Amino acid sequence: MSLFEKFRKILKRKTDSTIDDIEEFLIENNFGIEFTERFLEELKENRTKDPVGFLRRKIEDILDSVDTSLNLDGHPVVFLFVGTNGSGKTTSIAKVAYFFKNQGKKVLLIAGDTFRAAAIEQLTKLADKLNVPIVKQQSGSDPASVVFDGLESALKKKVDVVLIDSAGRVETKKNLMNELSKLQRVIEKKIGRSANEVLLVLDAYTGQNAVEQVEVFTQAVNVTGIVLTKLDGSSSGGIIVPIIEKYKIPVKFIGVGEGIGDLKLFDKEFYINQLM
Ligand SMILES: Nc1nc2c(ncn2[C@@H]2O[C@H](COP(=O)(O)OP(=O)(O)OP(=O)(O)O)[C@@H](O)[C@H]2O)c(=O)[nH]1
Ligand SMILES: [Mg+2]
Repeated sequence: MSLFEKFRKILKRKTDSTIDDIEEFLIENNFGIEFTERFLEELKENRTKDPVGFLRRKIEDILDSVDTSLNLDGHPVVFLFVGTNGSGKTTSIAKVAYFFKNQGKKVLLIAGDTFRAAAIEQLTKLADKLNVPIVKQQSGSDPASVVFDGLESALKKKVDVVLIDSAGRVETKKNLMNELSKLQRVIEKKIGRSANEVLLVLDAYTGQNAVEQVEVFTQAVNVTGIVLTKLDGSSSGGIIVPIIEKYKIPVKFIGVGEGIGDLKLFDKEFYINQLM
């Protein structure tokens, strides 16, 4: 074998192992089989000498295809938080309340998760800690009625930002979805337009199940953004790349810890660096 041939062989081996590494990286980071296979196909066609750079650009293109800025038009600004139980809705609401409070805004919380008494208590404690008003009713009451009251109070008090918690779990998935679409309708009726943001809270640890969650929640409500929580630690947020590509829903916030200040507006560079 000539030296040249040997070199070529090594180079080829090197490229193959780079591709294997990329494949492993994508699967381990929850990009999903479908995305991974298609990416490797594109990589082969593209014949780039820099597969890692190619991947980075591909991810950037997908992230750039949606608008991550918050919709703050109108008064009051209303955010509805939805998501499966334990994903981090209530914690994220407190963080977002803190975020707006720091900007000098008047914030009000609505305890729309009436399914569990503990959920109302948790939000009440957070509201007290933040010194922001909360509108709540007894557990078991109709969430739509709590939201109605809450918005009425917000309009009266000229609150700037209203953050609405919702249940992650109800007797059946169908009931939950009906409840959420009803909340959306109550908001529309009360403020004469849709909520500024309907934020689907996804736990970065969820992995492939997150796709199923997006599928279910987008059928019930008009999800305008994702809050990706638990991006601290060993979790991987790779899952949102195929989700953004398929559903065109931007990530608006990321959660990076349990503390009240551990929330960031989505930042492409930060996210990619965290990922890679
Ligand atoms: N490390 C970390 N933990 C988080 C983050 N966001 C939320 N958590 C934790 O996740 C757990 C669940 O959070 P909750 O906010 O109660 O979740 P939820 O969606 O309201 O849950 P339900 O009310 O049961 O539907 C809590 O222990 C939070 O402290 C995050 O960004 N990083
Ligand atoms: Mg909760």
